[in-house]
Amino acid sequence: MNEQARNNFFLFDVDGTLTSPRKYIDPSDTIVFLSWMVGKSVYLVTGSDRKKVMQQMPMSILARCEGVFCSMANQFFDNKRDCIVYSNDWSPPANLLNDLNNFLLKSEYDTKCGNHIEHRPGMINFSVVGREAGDTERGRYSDWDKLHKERASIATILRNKYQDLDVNIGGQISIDINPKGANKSQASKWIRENKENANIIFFGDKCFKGGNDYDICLDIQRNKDGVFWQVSGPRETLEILQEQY
Ligand code: M1P
Repeated sequence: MNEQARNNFFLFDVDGTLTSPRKYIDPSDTIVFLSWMVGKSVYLVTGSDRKKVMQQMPMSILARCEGVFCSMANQFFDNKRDCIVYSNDWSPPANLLNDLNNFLLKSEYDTKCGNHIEHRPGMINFSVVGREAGDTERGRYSDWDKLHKERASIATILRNKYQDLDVNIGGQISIDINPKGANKSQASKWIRENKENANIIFFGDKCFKGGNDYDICLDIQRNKDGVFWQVSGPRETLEILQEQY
């Protein structure tokens, strides 16, 4: 049988995979990544919205990416055509917002910095410490959460109550919530449907069940059209790229 050659499409989560959580990419990593990108088809797939991606990635990298899937792939920017390909809408139910506000009130964490429920295209992001938290507060909450498992327990309660929603721990301080299926697997599906003979290669730091990279990994596995790499951070991502691709 004449097997058609498969084309590699590289998909990268951002926070914890190419950068530290919510941080600008390390300048030396930028140089390594930029030279690796030459001749490759590269996409970013993040839980964050576009504004945050632009804060974390230099134009030099963004210009070499073919596209950016933001807000759990609920919004897709085609960089080559410089346009939004799709953007999903979702109005979270009032009882969900009510529950989130109650978690906020009842949380035993002592500092609340503001912007606790962030509305993004097709999803919301919930954080007890709040998106206004600076680096020190982020670190403090993250350490506290590791001990008290607050995010994990809120996520379990929400998953049981709202079976039509995906509730996933995204980065360091928050939880991503979206309608079931409206998760990062929308990115792998888009590649599959729009690119010929795609071999999808995904890198993420939260590929485990309950992490916000899990669904895209599952989708690649089920469709047997690629691989995923669970990484511990940017260093490991770049090492794998240089050794394997
Ligand atoms: O991209 C990963 C996550 O980055 C941020 O997480 P946190 O603020 O908790 O570190 C958020 O933008 C989150 O939505 C996103 O999944």
